[in-house]
Amino acid sequence: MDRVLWKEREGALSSAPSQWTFSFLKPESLRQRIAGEVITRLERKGLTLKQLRLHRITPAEAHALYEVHKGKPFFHELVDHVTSGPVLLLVLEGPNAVETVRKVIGGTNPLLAEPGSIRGDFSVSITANVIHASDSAENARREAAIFFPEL
Ligand code: 3AN
Repeated sequence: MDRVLWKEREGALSSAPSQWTFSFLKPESLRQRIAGEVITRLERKGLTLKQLRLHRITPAEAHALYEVHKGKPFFHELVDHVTSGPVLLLVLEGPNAVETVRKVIGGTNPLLAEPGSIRGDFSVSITANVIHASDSAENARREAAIFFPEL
């Protein structure tokens, strides 16, 4: 990256309030071997890895994580997917982390997600849409506590 742009970027990053958020790479990302590329995109946007763990989500954890979706038609398919193989749990810290990560990953439906976003570029499945990220600081705390009770 150009040195002037780099300095400008670092200045902008240091003036935004720092925050942390919870995220995980869904099993499809590990099957497709795109975990490194997804993490690189998050790091390039100014997010720092605070926690990183390979994990097999249990059905009980999946139910707790997606409790707001219980009863919806896609609930069981979603639980089946996230428990179908290893995931990569992440806690990310950076300027406006919750909003920044949501922006980098793109909309829920990969077919509608912006080109250039992670979901827009790497997925066509709404269930196996590469990555989950908390949608508020409060949900980040609730969701991270399921997997990182020590936080
Ligand atoms: P996001 O992950 O973009 O925050 P949420 O929290 O509304 O989306 O939904 C959680 C997950 O549930 C999504 N990542 C997606 O895999 C799945 N999902 C959401 N809406 C649908 C839908 N209409 N059909 C199938 N799966 C869905």
